[in-house]
Amino acid sequence: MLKSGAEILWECVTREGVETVFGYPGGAIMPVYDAMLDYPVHHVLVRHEQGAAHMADGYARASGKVGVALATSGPGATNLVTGICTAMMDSSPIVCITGQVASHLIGGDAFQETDVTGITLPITKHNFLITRADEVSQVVREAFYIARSGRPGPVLIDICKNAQIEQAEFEYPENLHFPGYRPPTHAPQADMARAAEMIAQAERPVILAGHGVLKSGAMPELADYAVKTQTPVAMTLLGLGGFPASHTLSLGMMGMHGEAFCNKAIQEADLLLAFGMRFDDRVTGNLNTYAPRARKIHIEIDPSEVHKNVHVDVPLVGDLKMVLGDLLNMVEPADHKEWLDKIADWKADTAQRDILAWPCDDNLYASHIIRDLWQLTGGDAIVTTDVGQHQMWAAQYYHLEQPYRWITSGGAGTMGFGFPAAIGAWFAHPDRAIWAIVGDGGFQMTQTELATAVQEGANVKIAVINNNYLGMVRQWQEFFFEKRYSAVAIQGPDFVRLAQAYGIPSRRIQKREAIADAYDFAMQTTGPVLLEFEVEMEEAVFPMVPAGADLDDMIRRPIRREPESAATTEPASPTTATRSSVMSGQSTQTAKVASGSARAGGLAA
Ligand SMILES: Cc1ncc(C[n+]2csc(CCOP(=O)(O)OP(=O)(O)O)c2C)c(N)n1
Repeated sequence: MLKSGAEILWECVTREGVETVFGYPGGAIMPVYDAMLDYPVHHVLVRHEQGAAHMADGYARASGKVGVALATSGPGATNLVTGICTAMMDSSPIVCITGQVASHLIGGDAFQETDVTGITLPITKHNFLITRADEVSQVVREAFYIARSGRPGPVLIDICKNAQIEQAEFEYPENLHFPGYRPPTHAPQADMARAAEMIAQAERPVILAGHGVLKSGAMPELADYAVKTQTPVAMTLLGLGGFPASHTLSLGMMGMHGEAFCNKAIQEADLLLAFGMRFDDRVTGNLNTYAPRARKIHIEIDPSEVHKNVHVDVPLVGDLKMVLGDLLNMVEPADHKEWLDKIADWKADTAQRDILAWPCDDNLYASHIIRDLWQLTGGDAIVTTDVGQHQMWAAQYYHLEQPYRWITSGGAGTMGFGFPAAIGAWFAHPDRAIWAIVGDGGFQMTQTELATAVQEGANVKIAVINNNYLGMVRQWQEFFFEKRYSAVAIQGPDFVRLAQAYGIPSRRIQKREAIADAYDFAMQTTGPVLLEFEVEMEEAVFPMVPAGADLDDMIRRPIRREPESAATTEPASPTTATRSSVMSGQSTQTAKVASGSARAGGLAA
């Protein structure tokens, strides 16, 4: 049957089960948009293509399916780039379809011509340039397969305008043949036997559970393994939810802002079992001193991750769910009582250092806001975040018992991700509570999608954690640059009135006692709601491993707050921004020279 390339595209996309796509039209992709009208696809018109990529990503992470973003050539395509990079770093399966100028114009600097396959080469799992209509079906089929299989990731299809318009014989390619691409499944038996032997010898094992646990759906195998071998489980930022936070074997989050006792356990371990994680620098700290006494077993689907940052003793290359399932049958039960008791001792002072344990003062802290949200939603909401302090507080205080509820940009650390990702997640789960916890800086990068949320009636709640600072950078300047604040005081709009301008109900919260009522209001209201929390401006995220420091060399929160003397609460001096000075534009370049608890060294945030 003869069909246009654009029709073939939709024939194939809809056969992949796609019902919703996120995009923005333009000249080079008009035939695709025209053909779309004849297919059962809901198109979400974003306000900036970056939003489309993040929505597709949020949809993918919440649903486990492939998210789809559409854009025109040139600037449309380049606006997708940050979103593609974000998906790549976090192994999120999205397919981006971009229009391209007609094939005979390529290389001539035609209007809105950009070499988008060149630009996205290092930030896609694979990309394709289609110049003929008869290539479309095969490419689309392959693109979706590549995106979702093995270690998932973004795939880009750049389709020339003539290939969209011209006709070709349409036959759906039922079978795929990839001689050079075979995602691994089970690990070799000899390696498995070596791993089992090491496990039997270990006295102080720790599991490092990463995003791969959720990606391969290995949560039951992880839980069974941990319980059978009585091995404590530390999680990466993206691994949160892979193992219940309340489990006695849970060590919570590892790394730069992880639990101090968790990092200490890693440093003292004699065996690390890395399950679907990649030893990112934010979880290892100084590699020269990382887990010096531990042998290491690494279960990983992507062979290029093995020995990349950390040399391991036994790599088990395969699908985590399958490999762990196999390993479970090979290991003996253990109790590791002494080791677990030791960790419990290290854990003992954690509660005292927790801000939630401090005497109640009138100040509004993000920790309370997030803790209350966790309690109110029973920990069951889908929570998305931007990047910065609020992201770390959300990771610390929204305790996840279940997988697939935590959507955050880990690898790329993309500000502006949280809100569009929440809209995408809503399309995956319209019946679930969805909260975007965002910073006032990051939100201003993609707040333009408020209009999209309204147009779609997306039941997404937005909590803007407004400290009038680029908080995480401010914290680094406080700790590592002698509190010389450079370009971190940020003026925002009146977020409440901004929301109202879009027709979105909104509230400003300045006191702790108003939190519960505001949440009640948000949850009782259908559709998007914005809550602006005016929080303490100079609060820091604790604990913290300075970049490049040893993993257990953490800056801890003081045990008890002494309002008169605590460095983090010193009153605003004339050179420190206050909320009103920021809002009046007086202190956007201010430098604070008097040092608080500054420590030397450190790199950029
Ligand atoms: C697109 C992008 N630009 C810059 C950064 C560097 N960066 C990391 S955190 C941060 C501050 C974020 O401020 P805000 O959104 O207000 O959140 P807060 O840290 O105050 O919670 C910045 C600028 C980034 N991660 N992403």
